[in-house]
Amino acid sequence: MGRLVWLIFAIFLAFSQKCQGKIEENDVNEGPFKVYRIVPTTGWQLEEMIRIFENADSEEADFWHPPSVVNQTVDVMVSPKNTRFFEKFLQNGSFPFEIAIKDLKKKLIEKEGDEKLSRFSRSGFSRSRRIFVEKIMRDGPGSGLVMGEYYGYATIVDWMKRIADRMPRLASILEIGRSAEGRGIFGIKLGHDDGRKPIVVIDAGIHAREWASIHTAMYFINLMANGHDSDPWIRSYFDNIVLYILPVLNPDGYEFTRNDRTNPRSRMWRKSRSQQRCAWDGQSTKCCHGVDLNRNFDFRFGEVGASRYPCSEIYHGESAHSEPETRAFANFLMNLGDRLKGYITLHAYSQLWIYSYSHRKFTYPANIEEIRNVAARAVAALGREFGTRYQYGTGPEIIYAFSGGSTDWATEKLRVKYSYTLELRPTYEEWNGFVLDKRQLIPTAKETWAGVKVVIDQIILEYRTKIARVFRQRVNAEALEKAEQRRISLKGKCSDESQSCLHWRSQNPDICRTSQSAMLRECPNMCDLCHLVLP
Ligand code: 0X9
Ligand code: ZN
Repeated sequence: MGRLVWLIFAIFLAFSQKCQGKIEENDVNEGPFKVYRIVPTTGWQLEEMIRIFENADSEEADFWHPPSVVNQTVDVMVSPKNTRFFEKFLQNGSFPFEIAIKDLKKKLIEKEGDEKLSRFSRSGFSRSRRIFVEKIMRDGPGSGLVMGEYYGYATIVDWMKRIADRMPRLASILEIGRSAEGRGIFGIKLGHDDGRKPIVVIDAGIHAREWASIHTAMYFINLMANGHDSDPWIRSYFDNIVLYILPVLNPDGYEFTRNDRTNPRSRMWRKSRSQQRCAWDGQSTKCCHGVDLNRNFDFRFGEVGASRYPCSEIYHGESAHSEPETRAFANFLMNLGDRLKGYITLHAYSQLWIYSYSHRKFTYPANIEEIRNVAARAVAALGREFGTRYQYGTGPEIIYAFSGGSTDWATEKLRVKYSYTLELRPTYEEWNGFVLDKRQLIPTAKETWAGVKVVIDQIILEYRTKIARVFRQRVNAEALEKAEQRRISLKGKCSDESQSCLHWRSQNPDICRTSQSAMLRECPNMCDLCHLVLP
């Protein structure tokens, strides 16, 4: 017996050493992932960068800030195998550049903790915090998840279900479809729906690595769920609008980034995880997973800032709405009809409030003045929270052009008036904005809510103004109708004061209209004004 135990232990030891050896072999031999900051200073350098951006395999060069205009910095994460080649390329082309991050994996470990630590420690929980979080998750209050943390997809969905269960008249869960790997894409509906109120949709996590956007959407849900009884403003939202929040539009991608979160290959994943597509890259046939879902919408599909190469991080997919996530979301929005007045999609990062259109400079939807005005007010309100500065404008005016994005599609195809893409904290200049420090999560969400409130309030105001106008019109129409009926019923029921009525009219056929007050006194019968003189 004792021998058997030893044998099993020896086999286990040999196996685990082998595994460890393999991990370390990869880690050590592979060398570090690096992030380069490059400034294309000439038209030629810019074109070269764009060429690489549109054709690069995201495994090899992953653009965190794509090239757009001359003198604007470009941030690229380059895989270990390619760093030497890439540096050579930069030197040969005389590109000004610096190495912003020398070893990304090391940086991720510093931020996230070591992979080998326990699940809770890895997610940043201390023991006391873990006990506290577990208690909150079990007993409530309110919605039951502590904000300021990152959570897995299953936890997020369970949490939304619990909220919906707790407030059955005010909230319900919805599943708009399934992802490529078969995960349900869930959201929550908040508000009393009378079938007429305006609808606002907020989504996040269409890009897998943009975790702060997911947290921000969760924070909004949390505010709504917990604020219903205590905050009159929130309660007015339940009364005046219907708000849908879908915190993770790309659940496969999100889970992929969470699985091995100190490995740049997974943590920095952007696309969905759809099945591999293969293409010839000029040297060999390469096959890659995933589509950039924010290039897959039916708005000028594939025209600019998107790639037909499946290994590119901005691969647009086979055709517009070819992806199950995009299709589910597009159908969901289409079914909301013209009640859908606001659509906000949360991304990270660069601190931008973007409105349509993205494909070409100076191309705007109708109502651009109102759209821009609301963006300006939203950015100002956001800034008042903690002094965070946002830029606002169309994509090509303030960052870069691209087509196939969700907000442009909603603007053009669904005529959603207030349709915005938000790039949350940190600033463009930050070196690794996708890994936002947890201490920044709540302030980020808080200030974003201040901006989003401006949009919601404007939509409510417009709806109420419209209702008031319709109401006034209805009241006026009813009054007119009544007066008309009275006129008809009293026609010929009074007599004229003067004998000259007919004579006057023969002199001036228009006299009933032009001298109305005199005619009211002298000739009410002839002028069909009995309803005004009779009691
Ligand atoms: O490129 C995107 O899809 C978004 N940026 S992100 O860094 N989150 O990937 C939206 C870009 C903003 N809009 C325009 N450039 N028009
Ligand atoms: Zn994004």
